This record gives sequence, C-alpha cells and structure tokens, in this order.
Amino acid sequence: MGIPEKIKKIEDDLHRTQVNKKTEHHVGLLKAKLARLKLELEEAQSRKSGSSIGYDVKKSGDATVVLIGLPSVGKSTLLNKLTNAKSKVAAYRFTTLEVVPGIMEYKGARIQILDLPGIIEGASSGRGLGKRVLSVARNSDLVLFVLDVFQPEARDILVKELKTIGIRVDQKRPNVVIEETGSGGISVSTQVKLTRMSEELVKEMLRVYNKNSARVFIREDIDDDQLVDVLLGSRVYIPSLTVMNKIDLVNAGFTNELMKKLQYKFIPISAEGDVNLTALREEIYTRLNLIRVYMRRRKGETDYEEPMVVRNGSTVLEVCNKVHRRIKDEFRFAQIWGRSVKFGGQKVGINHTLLDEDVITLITK
Ligand SMILES: Nc1nc2c(ncn2[C@@H]2O[C@H](COP(=O)(O)OP(=O)(O)OP(=O)(O)O)[C@@H](O)[C@H]2O)c(=O)[nH]1
Ligand SMILES: [Mg+2]
Repeated sequence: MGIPEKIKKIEDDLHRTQVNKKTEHHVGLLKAKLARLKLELEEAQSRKSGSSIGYDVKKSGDATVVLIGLPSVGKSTLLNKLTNAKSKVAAYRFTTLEVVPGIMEYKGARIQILDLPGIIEGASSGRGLGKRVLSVARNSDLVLFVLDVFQPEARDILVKELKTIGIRVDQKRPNVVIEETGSGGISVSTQVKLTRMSEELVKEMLRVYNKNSARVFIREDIDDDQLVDVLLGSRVYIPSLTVMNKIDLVNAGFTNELMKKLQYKFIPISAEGDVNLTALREEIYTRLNLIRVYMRRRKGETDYEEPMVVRNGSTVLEVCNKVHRRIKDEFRFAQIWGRSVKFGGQKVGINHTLLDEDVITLITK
C-alpha cells in the first residue's frame, strides 16, 4: 500500500470513529500516524518536484503582516491604502497573482505588509494558487484576515487552511519538552493532571515517531492534536487580527448584529471609503507588540527621529544586532535612560530587557 492509500485508510477510520473517552486512545494514535504519513508524502513530493514551495519574498522592515482572505474581498485595495504600494484592484476574482509588498510607516516603525492572491477552500491541498501562497504566511509576525461583510463565515475556512499547512493562529506553543535519551524507554512527567489524554497514549504517540527513549515534560493539560504539533516540530504560532471590509455597503445596524452574532472580534472598515483605517493602523501596531528605542551617541544627541524598533521583551543584544552585525563582539556595556532602569544613564549588560521609549548609548571597545 502506498502512502496516499494509507492516509485514506486512516482518514476513513477517523471519520467512522465517534470520539469519546473509550475511543480517545485509538483516535490519538490514528492522528499521530496520519500526521506522520502526511509529512512523508509532502517530503516525497517536494523531492520529486525539486523546487521549494513558496514565493520569494524579501523580508524588510521591522515586522511583517500578511493579508489573508478570499478573492475579491478588498485585500489589494487595503494594501494600497495602508502603504505606498500600487497593487492591482479589480472586480473579478484572482486579480492578484503575485505577492505584492508595501511598507506602512507608523510611530517610527516600518511595517511590511504583503498582499497575497485570494485563498479558497482547499488551497492548502493545492486548490487555486494554494500552498505557495499560504506558505508566505509562515514567516510573518501577524496574520490580517480580510473578510467581506457579506461573507463573515470565511474566517473559519481561512483558519482551517492555515492550520493544514502548520500555522496555528492565536494559539500558544504547547508547553511540552521532549528530551531524547539514548536508552531507558519513555518517561512522562506532568505538572498538571492530563484530562484529555492518558500517559500511555503519550508514550505510544512518541513511538509512532520512533522516539523510543525520551523524557517528556508536560506542563499543561494538552490534547492529542497539540502533542502531534510538538512531535512534528514544524508548527508556527502567529497572532491574528480580523477586519470586516466593505461596511460602506451596509448600515450600522447590520454591523452591530454581526458583532453580536460572531464568535470573533473584528474591526469594521471600508478600504475603499477610508473608514476606520486609522484605528486599524493603531491595532496592527499594538498587536505586533513592538517597542521603540532611541539611540544616543556617546556624549551626544538622542536621535528621536528614527527609533530602533524591536519586539517587546527584546534585550540590548537585539538592538546591537539591528545596528550592526559585528557590534556585539565589541560591546562593553550600554547606558540607558528610561523606564527599564532605576536612574538615567545606568550601566547595563547585553541581556538587559528594554522598555518602550528607552534611550540607549552603546559603549564599545
Ligand atoms: N464597496 C466597496 N468595495 C470595495 C471595498 N474595497 C474593495 N472594494 C472593491 O472590491 C473589488 C475587489 O477588490 P480588490 O482589492 O481587488 O480585492 P482582492 O481581495 O485583492 O482580490 P483578489 O486579488 O482577486 O484576491 C474591487 O472592485 C474593489 O473596488 C470597500 O471597502 N467597499
Ligand atoms: Mg488582490
């Protein structure tokens, strides 16, 4: 039996099986096997075609946002409004066939926004422009779902398509560590009680991935899908934001009803009519969780014009890396003025965590 037939067999079995406490073990194992087979199939396919999937998109700016939506929802119109880009806009589906980048400048940050071709259901398994498009999202810092006010249900489809290619939206990486050991079998230590899978299932799922000797540390009440994600190791976890476009076509009552009815939060906008785009810019910036750090030359002026923009939680090291690749080798200490220190001009090491609007002087050898 070839890999596709094996996949089909397991999928059929999964469809037939009702999920409950009694079948939990069986289902978990099937999922582990299925994910492994799909990975093998993918590897075989990419070996055969010899090409790497995905468009070549040069990352630039301080962070990258991708626009994900069905065809004709207004992604390109939105890109053109938020950035300096000129992506083609038209009233037919699949107007955009390439990845079109633009830069949005906001609060001193340069945020790259990528306009992608429209996604349709089944894209992740090759429909439409499919996988190549979706894979661009893997390297982004934020997914911006663009919906049409008359198709709010599209969000579920988009989330599902991203999930299929290994992108988890608005989820945290499961708090599980697997340390492979040369011998000694599998030991599982849990910090919380597992309510959705047994330790025995954890062990058997590891064996599906040929991890026969390992120490597993589980620090949250994970389910089988999360363990599969950890075992595959190639999942990315990206936050998202949702906009409901074309609200110029409906009245306020319609939008309010949607807000009450839908499970997710969204920002109502009209890309064409310029409605709420300022609020959207601010939300994008906030969601990216960036901070600004101002450079002060030694005994000199502070450059408030062009801040260094880094992720919240960054240390002096990240700033060094942004200034120049080699500067960390010559680094002696930094002086900081701002909220991350007790007094102005305090000396700190390379691992000091910075806060928004800190002023920094790098002292090198
Ligand atoms: N009424 C209204 N129409 C809009 C709005 N934004 C975009 N449109 C129209 O919707 C159509 C599709 O817009 P595009 O920006 O090309 O949509 P897209 O999502 O990039 O489409 P694809 O590239 O084909 O996936 C065009 O006719 C736009 O003029 C809006 O806010 N309101
Ligand atoms: Mg487009």
